[in-house]
Amino acid sequence: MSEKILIIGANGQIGTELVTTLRGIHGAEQVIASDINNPAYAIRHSGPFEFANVLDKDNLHHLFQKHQPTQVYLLAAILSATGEQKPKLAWDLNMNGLLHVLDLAVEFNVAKVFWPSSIAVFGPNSPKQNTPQYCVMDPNTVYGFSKLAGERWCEYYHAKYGLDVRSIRYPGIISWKAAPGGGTTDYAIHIFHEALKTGTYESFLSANTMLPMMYMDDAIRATISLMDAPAENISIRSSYNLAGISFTPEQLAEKVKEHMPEFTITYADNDPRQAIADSWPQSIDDSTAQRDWNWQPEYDINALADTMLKNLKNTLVL
Ligand code: AKB
Repeated sequence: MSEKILIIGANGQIGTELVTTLRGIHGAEQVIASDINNPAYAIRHSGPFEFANVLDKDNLHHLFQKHQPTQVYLLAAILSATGEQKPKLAWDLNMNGLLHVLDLAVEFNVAKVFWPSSIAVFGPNSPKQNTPQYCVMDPNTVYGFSKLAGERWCEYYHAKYGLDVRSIRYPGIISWKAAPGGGTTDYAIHIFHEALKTGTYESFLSANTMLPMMYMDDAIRATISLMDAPAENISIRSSYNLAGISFTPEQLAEKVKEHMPEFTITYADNDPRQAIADSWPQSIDDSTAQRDWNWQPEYDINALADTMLKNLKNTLVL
């Protein structure tokens, strides 16, 4: 059966790359990109696009009716740092957007739904090292507890309505094609842009703040592997822990210096994102993803830094 895939929130950092990859696999016409904003160039010119506001259920209903998707990826979200500035909007969008899509997926018999969760579901009392799949979870950001509540809803829709919903707790995702927006891990992208533009960077996180991260290609491969796995292999219907690489701003700066010896880094005091980072894990135990769908990351910190610098050098207007 040929798939019809609807991607909601297609203009974002992950959406942009997922649309391109899925169009490559299934054919451009089979992948409908949608977003509340005007489409990015790469999306507009490579296949169908629809405007969609996840908070407008009638608008979404129309989209589901028109395209009868077999798979839906819901990527529209407000991330951790922006969520602290707009807490009610973050809750509304992250929660009601998900509930609208879950309801419509049941109504229209969508075969599979993907929804991203995050390492932000963990909190100050979760174990920091090798954070397990199941442990104390006391997130203290609106983004974090909206994702944790969303995970509960996903598991509930699977148990109650048999909806085949799948999810990953993404670490910080590093990429060069589309800009990230409003995250706590975004320093690890800004550093490359600023290194190339100005030769220096002020990190909003302190030198020793270790966080779980992943290069975009690994994140896209993980997402598609999870979506392609046989349903009987999927033992987690809340969201899978997923690990790539853990590093600090200082360690990443050292990697930049290996390519650009004159690069310098400084560290801001009192940025509100520091408290968010301090409440999150430093490394993740993803043994269940390894067991259930053979997950293995490919990018280490060297490959990540090489790829970021090489590609940004060719695309940034300096
Ligand atoms: C953020 O920093 O908010 C995101 C995330 C880890 O979910 N990148």
